[in-house]
Amino acid sequence: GLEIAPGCLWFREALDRPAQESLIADIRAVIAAAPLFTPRMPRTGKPFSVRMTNCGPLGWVSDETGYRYQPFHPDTRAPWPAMPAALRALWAAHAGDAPPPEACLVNLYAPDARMSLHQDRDEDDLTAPVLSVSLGDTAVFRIGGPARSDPTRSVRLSSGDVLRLGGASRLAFHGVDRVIAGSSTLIDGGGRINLTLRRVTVSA
Ligand code: MD3
Ligand code: FE
Repeated sequence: GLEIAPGCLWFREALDRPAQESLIADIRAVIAAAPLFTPRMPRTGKPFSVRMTNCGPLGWVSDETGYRYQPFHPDTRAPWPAMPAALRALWAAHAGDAPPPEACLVNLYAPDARMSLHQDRDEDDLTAPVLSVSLGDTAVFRIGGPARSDPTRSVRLSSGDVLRLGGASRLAFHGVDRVIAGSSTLIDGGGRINLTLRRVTVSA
């Protein structure tokens, strides 16, 4: 992988087209069991432009009361569907000796969706890496450092790319400036799906 920020490794085309198609089928099944929801900002309730769901024992949710991980869907209250075997295998291949992933957040970007610069710090275990898998349309992704004012660098994440966020990059500010419509044929109707695999709790 190419190190694009300290501790952030970029594996371009880590997944070939058949592997991407197979993952999309897995994610369709996850969405059928756990419908996409629209997260809202704490306090203000302003909706995100990205829709989300999760698989695995825990899922990330956000509403007026705050950000958190919980074991059930915020609307249906059903437990999250199991993590597909292909995602557990991806973690085993890229996450080193970290304990197994507990959450896979599925982010669906319509052509006009964005994600503003933020840090991920809702996990109790901040030592394990985060793995990100990009599927569908290319994203203009931005990553900086652990302070909001740190300089940022922009990279285009294409379908099949995997990012490993470990070390100093685990607390780096990052976001998605935009999605490039029409840049991939993987997803019918266009759009982008990003999967983030995470350890949430501290293992014994
Ligand atoms: C850097 N997702 O879900 S993936 C998120 O493309 C999130 O949907 C973006 O930021 C997306 O929180 C970016 C790359 C990524 C994921 C997790 C990170 C970068 C990260 C965690 C820490 C630092
Ligand atoms: Fe993030």
